[in-house]
Amino acid sequence: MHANIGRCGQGLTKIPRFGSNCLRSGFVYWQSNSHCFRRWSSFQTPRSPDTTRTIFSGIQPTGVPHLGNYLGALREWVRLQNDTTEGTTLYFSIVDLHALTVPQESAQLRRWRKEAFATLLAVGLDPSRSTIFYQSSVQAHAELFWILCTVASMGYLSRMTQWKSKLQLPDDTTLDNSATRSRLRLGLFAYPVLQAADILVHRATHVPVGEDQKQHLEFSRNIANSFNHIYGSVFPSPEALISPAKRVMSLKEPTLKMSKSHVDERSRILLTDSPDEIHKKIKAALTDSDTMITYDPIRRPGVSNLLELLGHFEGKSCQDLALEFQSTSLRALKENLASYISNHLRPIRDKYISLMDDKTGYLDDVSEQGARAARANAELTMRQVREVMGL
Ligand code: AQP
Repeated sequence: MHANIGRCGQGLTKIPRFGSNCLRSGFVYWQSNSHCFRRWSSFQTPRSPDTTRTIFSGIQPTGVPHLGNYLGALREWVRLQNDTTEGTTLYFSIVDLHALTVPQESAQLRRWRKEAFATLLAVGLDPSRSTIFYQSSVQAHAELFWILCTVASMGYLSRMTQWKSKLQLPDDTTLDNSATRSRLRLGLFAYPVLQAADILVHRATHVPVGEDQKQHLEFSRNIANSFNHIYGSVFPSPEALISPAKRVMSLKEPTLKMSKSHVDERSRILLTDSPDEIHKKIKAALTDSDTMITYDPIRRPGVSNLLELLGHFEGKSCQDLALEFQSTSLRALKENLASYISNHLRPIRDKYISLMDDKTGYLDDVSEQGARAARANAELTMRQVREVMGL
């Protein structure tokens, strides 16, 4: 099923409820810029055409985005935006409430929010085509989070891996241990419920993410189904769009994913790094003692990660690249990769710098415009949710 937002008369947007069949009656919602109208319809809203899609995704402002965020998510967001057809709406959010699930220093969080916003524009998101907003500016995300908490299963949440990895606990950790329970904060444990609320409040049908988020997407589908089962069909079942760059690995510990919060800054390439910094980080990337270039992610994760990175820029397979570089050296591979990355990131970095230096309030204006549009869309969902729940 798909979000069904169709133009229906000048300045009005029709938002029918999701129905599993075509024969039920229900409220039909109509939205103008300032009002939302409702009427009872005895006709079931038709199933939306397959071309109608609502895309939602988010990024945490926990540091300047890195190459993993870019290849695993941001580059796909831009591609989806630029390839978008009529009937597709796009929402991209700086999910600042999620960032609070680990301790944050307020001045730093303020700076990271702005940096993340500037990065989204710098990589090519266009506010005239995509709605870009801070999650905390749209209170409906928090309201729906609470409502979904009333249907979320503790058992399911306890099996999720994110709270364990953030607390550096093994994946088989359970809540039986009292030391674990006392370290675990409710917000971190409930992170997937807030993520489900982010997606469902915009009635998203497709969610472009890196592979690390697949488990959370499954949870969102599960919670949407549970809610629909109890209260009737309100939410579509969101589908993950996993980027071809499933998991970009750390340059220093290539068995771990590249991450904003890894202690070693040389483990990641920031989208704002200078060519000099990029060359230094790639040069220092951990490989093994074998000087031959072969692609073997299990036994040779370091060199394989470099080949994968080059493959994402050159559009070639890792096996082909390994053959191409077989008669050269690791140094040549690293230099080639560093040049590709710095050439690709140069315009992004330039735009980022000019956005961060801007004194006209442009970023604030864009974020306010995005928040207004996101609030209006989320409110339509919340009216249906409150209605079916008797609130
Ligand atoms: N290494 C990665 N490879 C591919 N995709 C990645 N993503 C993150 N790291 C990689 C994707 O980037 C999007 C935004 O992620 P996020 O910032 O919301 O959360 P995260 O996955 O927790 O990212 P980090 O960098 O690891 O942040 P910290 O260190 O703060 O936890 C998501 O779609 C994610 O899949």
